[in-house]
Amino acid sequence: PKNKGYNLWLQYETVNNVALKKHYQNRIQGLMPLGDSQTIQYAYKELELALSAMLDKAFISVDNTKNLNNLVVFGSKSNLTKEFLKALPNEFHKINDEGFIIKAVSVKGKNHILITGKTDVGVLYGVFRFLRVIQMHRSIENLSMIDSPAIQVRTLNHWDNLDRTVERGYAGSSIWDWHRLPDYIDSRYIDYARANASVGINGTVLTNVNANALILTDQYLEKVEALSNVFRPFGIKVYLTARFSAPIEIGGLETADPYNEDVKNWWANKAKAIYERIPDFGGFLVKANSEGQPGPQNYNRNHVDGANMLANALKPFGGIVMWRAFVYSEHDVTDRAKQAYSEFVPYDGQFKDNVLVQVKNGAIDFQPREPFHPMFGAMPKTPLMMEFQITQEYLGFSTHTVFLPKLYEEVLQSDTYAQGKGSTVAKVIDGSLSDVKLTGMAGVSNIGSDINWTGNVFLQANWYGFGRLAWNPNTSSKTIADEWLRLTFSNNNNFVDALTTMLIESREAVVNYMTPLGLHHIMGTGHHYGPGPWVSNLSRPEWNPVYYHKADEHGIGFNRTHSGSNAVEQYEPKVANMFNDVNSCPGEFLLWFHHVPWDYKLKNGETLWNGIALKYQEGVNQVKNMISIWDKMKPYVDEERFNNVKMLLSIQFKEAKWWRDACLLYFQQFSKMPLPKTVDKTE
Ligand code: GCW
Repeated sequence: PKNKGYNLWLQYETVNNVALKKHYQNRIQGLMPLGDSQTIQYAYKELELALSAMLDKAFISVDNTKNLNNLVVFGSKSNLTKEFLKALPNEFHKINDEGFIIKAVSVKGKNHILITGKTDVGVLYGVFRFLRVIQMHRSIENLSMIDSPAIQVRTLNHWDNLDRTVERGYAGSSIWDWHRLPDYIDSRYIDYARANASVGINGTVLTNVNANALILTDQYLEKVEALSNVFRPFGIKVYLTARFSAPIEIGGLETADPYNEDVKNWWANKAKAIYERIPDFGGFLVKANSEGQPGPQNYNRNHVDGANMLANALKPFGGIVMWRAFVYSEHDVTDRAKQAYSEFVPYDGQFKDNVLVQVKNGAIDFQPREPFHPMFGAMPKTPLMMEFQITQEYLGFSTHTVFLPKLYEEVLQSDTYAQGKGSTVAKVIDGSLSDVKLTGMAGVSNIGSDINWTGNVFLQANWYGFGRLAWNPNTSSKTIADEWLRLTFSNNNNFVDALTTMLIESREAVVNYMTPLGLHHIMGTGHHYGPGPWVSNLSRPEWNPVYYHKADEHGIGFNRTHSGSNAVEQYEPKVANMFNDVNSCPGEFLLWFHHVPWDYKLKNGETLWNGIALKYQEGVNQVKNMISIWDKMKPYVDEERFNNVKMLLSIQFKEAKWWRDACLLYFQQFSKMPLPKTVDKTE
């Protein structure tokens, strides 16, 4: 399709610089695929599509080098001829099974570009990386790139229901057309796989964690099988969510107790049936005993009992269990932030080796800003998998432009101090900190049936950036913004520089106009869009915003210090002490950890009340600034995408003011203090 929104970061625009185009044309005379797997065929198709569009030239495919010069030769190690192997004396041991090598080589006196790896999927990743070099208008002289993913399981989590509604989805309906599967293969499935492979995403959990057991029946497994056949050549494994009570609901058993022999057998047989259809099935993602979902605790068993029972069923086939740590119960509500840690950390070391515990980035729930989850670093004997949210619940849905790689980076670079200074969350996740064998990162997808996939074209960057960070969790958000802008829109430096700044700032803007200084969870309840700090009437205390901000005439904020809920204690002493002391607690987490009087003096000399008000205003100003930057970008962007962003930014501006006015008006009844002059409620 020609729609630019649809084409994501795979635009393959013609190179307009004549000299540069000549350089590419000279260095690329033909394509030589090695091997004939479907993966290599797709790699070939991608090269042909991209190069002919970018270089304005048709490409010949050759099956040997003959006397030709300047071929792009691509295939896995086992398909390389001796000469090509000889050209890489020292490279293969530097990559893992999914890694790639891109190298300018000279063979029989001729120059070629070799793209290889240990597997065909590694080659495909290399092909996408090679194309990115050209998309970014970089030289392909003397290429030498070697790279491998640092994390093994790199998945999207679709919260997609079987009726095609999407929980927390803001970009249309589910792209999985269950009704017409397995026989109808929408070409969108292939483009979805291309996009994921291009950033190294290698797994997809097709279904909502609030699971429907029907997905595990033959009727649906046939459809899942069809999707897995589409995704396999792109290196993407399919996973499903497993509803813990499925043995009752679709298996006719009376219990789902993980200690019950019939239950164990039921899951073992179910696993076998799945693997007969899908030999490389990835495994199960499970939300248990959380927000009403069934789980082992219904039978007085614990998370280890539940996870290990499923792990045993999958083990013979090489599957894994991703067991979520997003749990909070109605029984202990003094501080919801403490619950996951206390339910999981005591079991460190007891999970089977094919279990990953999947932990959200923060202890509450995908807020605009949260301190890193205290479980990271606290379970050295258990593989912990990161769960980020790409879709924007609590973040203005797909209406507000927020560049999330900035948030991801902040979390990944946080120091847990678990093994002393430098024990970043990234090192927990990539397994290097305590030498765990299995590693993973999940992103809750923001993809739907909207023509541009994510509703707001800017939010494609969050999908892209998630993939890049899952490949290498130490990638900087600035690099990601720069790349994504060049691939998606334009290589013009004026454009790229201005918009990189805008994207990076967009994260702080949303924090400022929604939840500055450590405020959190004050969105309207249920939908989580728009302000709702006044809500206090929901049946469970921890569903009410007032539970989180605790504003009263004395001040505002959640006391999680030693004198309060003592949640700080779940962090390493170094971190705990920093958060515990109001003087050393970073300003952005002040009200996360402290209940502070309205006239408390902030580090910048302002009273707390003024400080809050000024932050809300700053957020509004930042959105205004985003609008003025975008308006200047008209010459670089096609009309459709330009207008998409422009209209959404103006809604965001209106709503940033709504947030500011609603929150300040509400909190002012407690502070009883006037607004600083620069808070401009007239604009
Ligand atoms: O953030 C909350 C959402 C729920 C979601 C839950 C979870 C899928 O409001 O919609 O359920 O988190 O992550 O399980």
